[in-house]
Amino acid sequence: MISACTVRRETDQFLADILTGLSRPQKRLPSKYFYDAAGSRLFDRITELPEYYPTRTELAIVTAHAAAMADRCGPRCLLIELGAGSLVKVRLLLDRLDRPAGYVPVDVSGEHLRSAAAELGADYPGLGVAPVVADFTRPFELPPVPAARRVAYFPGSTIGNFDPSEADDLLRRVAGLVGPGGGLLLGLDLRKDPAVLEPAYNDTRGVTAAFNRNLLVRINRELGADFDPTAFRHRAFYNRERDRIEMHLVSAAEQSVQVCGRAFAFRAGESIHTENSYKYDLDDFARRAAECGWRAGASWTDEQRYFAVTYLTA
Ligand code: AVJ
Repeated sequence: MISACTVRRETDQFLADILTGLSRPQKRLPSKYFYDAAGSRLFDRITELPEYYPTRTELAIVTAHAAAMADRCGPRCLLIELGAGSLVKVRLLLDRLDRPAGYVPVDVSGEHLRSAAAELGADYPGLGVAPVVADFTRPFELPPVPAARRVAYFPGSTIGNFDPSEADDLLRRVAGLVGPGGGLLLGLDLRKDPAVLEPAYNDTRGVTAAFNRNLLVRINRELGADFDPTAFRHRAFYNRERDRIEMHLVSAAEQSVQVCGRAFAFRAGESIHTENSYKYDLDDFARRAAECGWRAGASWTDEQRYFAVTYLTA
């Protein structure tokens, strides 16, 4: 029998990341692996939870200010969406853009991306839709579409999942990708009372807990590991020193888990750190972005200042 550990290239990277993460003193699993088919469905359910304010707040901001955002993008822009998940928000923009040169959704999940892109293309017959299957955290090539300007669209505060130094690297790389005069339209979850933040990651229905545990289910299925997902408790809290929500999976008991022939020991109460979700101050962010090649343009927020969408120029 061919072991589940030695099959494909994508699996190799996944396996290497999981083994490295579980070997650290504070065990870690990269949050980008949450989004298999089941994880993406669970995330979609999270966005509809009453406690999870970011998605609906950002949607309201884009709905209210789509014309102003499109105006910043300018005529004949090529819109490049990083991590193209929900194609809802981008439609609001596409509806307002002046003769867009094209739309390039970038995502690792090839199958999902191609079907979503085909659907979108059918709704926007004149628009050139050119999906790129790539991990946008690594260098990738853009299709050679002539455009007056390239604008990256990075909604959802996904940037919040990157540690500050990784986020800076990404900002620098995106500045290079769009080139001088290019733009970045970015969603940022803002700092706020932990009494609002913490329930958003500890919903009463347990959807976020299922989303967190699904990472173990995925590792079992794709890497032949033997995690007992029910033996790990979901934990999410706001870390005030670091301005971030942290998600963990806490081992309920002392146990040992096998991943591809390697054993990992857990003490009772020991956690695997599965996600950071940084929360931003707009002025702090603008200062950091300036060091990464971006000038602040305009920002739009909701009345409660829970979330912001900001336009930057390279
Ligand atoms: C997709 C990164 C915006 O950090 O809020 C939701 C992911 N994790 N609930 C976030 C997530 C737990 C989400 N982002």
